[in-house]
Amino acid sequence: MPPGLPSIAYNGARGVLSRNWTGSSTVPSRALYPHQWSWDSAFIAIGLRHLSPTRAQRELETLLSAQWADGRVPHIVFNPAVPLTAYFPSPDFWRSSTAGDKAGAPAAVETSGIVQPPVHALAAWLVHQADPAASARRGFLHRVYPRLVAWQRYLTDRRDLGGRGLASILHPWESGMDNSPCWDPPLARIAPVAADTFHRADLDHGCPADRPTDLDYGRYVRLAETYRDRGYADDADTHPFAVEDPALNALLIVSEHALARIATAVGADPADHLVRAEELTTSMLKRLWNPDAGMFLCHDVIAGEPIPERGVSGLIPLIVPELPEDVADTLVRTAVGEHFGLGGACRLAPSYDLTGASFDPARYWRGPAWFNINWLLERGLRQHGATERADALRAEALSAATATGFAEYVDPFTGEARGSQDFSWTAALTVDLLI
Ligand code: 9YW
Repeated sequence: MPPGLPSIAYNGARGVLSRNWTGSSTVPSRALYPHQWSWDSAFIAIGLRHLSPTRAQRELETLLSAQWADGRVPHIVFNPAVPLTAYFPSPDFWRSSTAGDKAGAPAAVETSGIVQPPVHALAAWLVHQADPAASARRGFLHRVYPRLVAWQRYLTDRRDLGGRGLASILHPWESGMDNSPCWDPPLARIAPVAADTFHRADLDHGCPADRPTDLDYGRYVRLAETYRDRGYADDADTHPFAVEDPALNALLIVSEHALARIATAVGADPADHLVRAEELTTSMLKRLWNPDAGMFLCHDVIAGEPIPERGVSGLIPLIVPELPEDVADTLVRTAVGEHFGLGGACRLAPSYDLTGASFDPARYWRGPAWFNINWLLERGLRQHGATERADALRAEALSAATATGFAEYVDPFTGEARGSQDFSWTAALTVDLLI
């Protein structure tokens, strides 16, 4: 690491996180994303804990206070002070407080009706560990534990749409990897709404060639509208799109392990969480592991078949502690091989297969490298004993984040900035990698 980088990185990241703090949570980016996002807040709290454990606790608790009665944690919590035109789809599209009333949407705050990957219990545990005494004084774990349990149970119970012991996403946005080529086959079955029926605010800020297409958006809107018009009900047979995503399920498992630790800390029984973590791990290995691909593949629940695309989501199970050794070794080989080029052609792991037909190093989740994903891979590599590779990835992530002004995502080969700058999770995870 170049001398001086740690303090430049630390001070820069701290500045981003303080500029993006609203008083009760952090926006992902001032320009592009002016509300609170679910998995962003979890990653942000993981970094914020080193700067202010209390602010990190607040970040998570603000998000959890918008939880629905059925346990779901919405992917966006809207700030009422922000004009409706600043982000699409806006609260008047989701209409959570009215359309979601049967599913228990809160009346006092507007949210989206879909979810994002469950990084929250892991984040809560890491936040607690940063300052256990301050956490205990505020009763942090006691307050968040029941909410986190309800959130995980929403995913394991209501979202087991395939009846295969795994959670499904019912919209590409739920993966957090919006336009990954993994969603192309199931999305091709969805009739898009006409492009002139909505206005994309993202194109006012982002470069259109880096963003999802209008056709993608037409399909995203159709899926979200259909879910909303069915009252956000999770009956297995009514979803036009249902996919088991390895990253979401891996995070579910890691969060179940974190819940076991939290349970012990609050004097509850951890046994149920450990059993569930083991069951989910067994199902993930049985249902999504693909030895020929050397990684996990997404599974299209409606078509009843694996999706033949290598998205980086299929490497994320490396963060699961109880993976068979041969599976972990194969994942590491795939990460450094021709498809992801980690430590070779690529400075950071790309979001999608370098050899895939849809690979594009500039377009959002179809090739660029993202910092949250690389943070998860760094953790997974370290956990499975690939220490040198983890150290190298950490150094690359720190230098790319700092050199790009904490870019939203980067070109995986060159590390050149793409998307917006001053991006909160890039800054937060930089702090976490430094400390
Ligand atoms: C959008 C906020 C979110 C992330 C997602 C990312 C993007 C929103 O931004 O989605 O409008 O495209 O794909 O993972 O949570 O940072």
